[in-house]
Amino acid sequence: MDGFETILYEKKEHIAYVTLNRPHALNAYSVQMRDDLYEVLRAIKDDDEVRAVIVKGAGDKAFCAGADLTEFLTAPSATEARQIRFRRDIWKLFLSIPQPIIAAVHGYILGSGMEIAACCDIRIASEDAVFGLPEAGLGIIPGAGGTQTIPRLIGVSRSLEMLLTNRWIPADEAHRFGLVNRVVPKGEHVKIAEEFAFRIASFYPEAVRRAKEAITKGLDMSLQEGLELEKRLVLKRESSDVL
Ligand code: CO8
Repeated sequence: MDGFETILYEKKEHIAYVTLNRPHALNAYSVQMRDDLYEVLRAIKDDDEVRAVIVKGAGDKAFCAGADLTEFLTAPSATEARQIRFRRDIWKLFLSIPQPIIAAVHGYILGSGMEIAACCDIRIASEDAVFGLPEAGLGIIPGAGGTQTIPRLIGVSRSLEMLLTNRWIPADEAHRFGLVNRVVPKGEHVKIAEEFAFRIASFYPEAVRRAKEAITKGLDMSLQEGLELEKRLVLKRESSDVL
């Protein structure tokens, strides 16, 4: 699967690699990137050979410097923009991927870039990583799920501080906030993400998927509902053993 304008896609030994590939524009998230990402994520979702996914950015300077500002307000009409967003709900798709997704991030991780990272399950940051949410300063709010996913990772007041003051935080602070799982020496983020991915891929794939489902879906439920979900997922395992 190849031929995308803004994304590189590669599959090796049960690991899918998705590279945001517009280094000349710091991998800014464009309409074309949304379309390419949508196709890639749909393919990954249906591909049982893929056991873990790594999302990374091309070039030295950025994972993703946010939405492509040159496209801002260029949709033919607000209605059309809304319809396209509805047809291609990329963030819902991102969060519905059953396989674990690891974001390997470096350099600038801003706006939509931070939101893409927040849609992933594990984040490995190079020590040069800088995270920020410039939206409010641009007169908008995050629209890629960030108002919901980011507080779930770092809490309400830290999210509000980042969004309302547009203070950018370095990798070590992101680690203290719980935004990233690991900070690694500059340039080693993809290598360490691969170590995580290979370990995950060595485990029983169905167990991995169910563990992800139990934790990610359960968090949006009451404790009681979450325990019911866990029970259903345990029983699913037992019944597939019997069959
Ligand atoms: N969109 C388009 N192009 C970009 C973007 C971007 N977000 N960020 C950087 N670029 C381009 C620059 O224009 C420049 O291009 P060129 O070489 O052709 O002039 C190239 O990337 C390199 O960038 P800089 O020369 O600016 O690099 P610096 O190291 O000097 O600065 C910064 C790096 C600080 C990251 C700076 O580029 C910057 O501030 N970028 C903008 C960050 C930003 O505000 N992003 C938007 C966040 S908001 C968001 O994502 C939510 C959605 C917004 C809705 C928009 C709907 C489409």
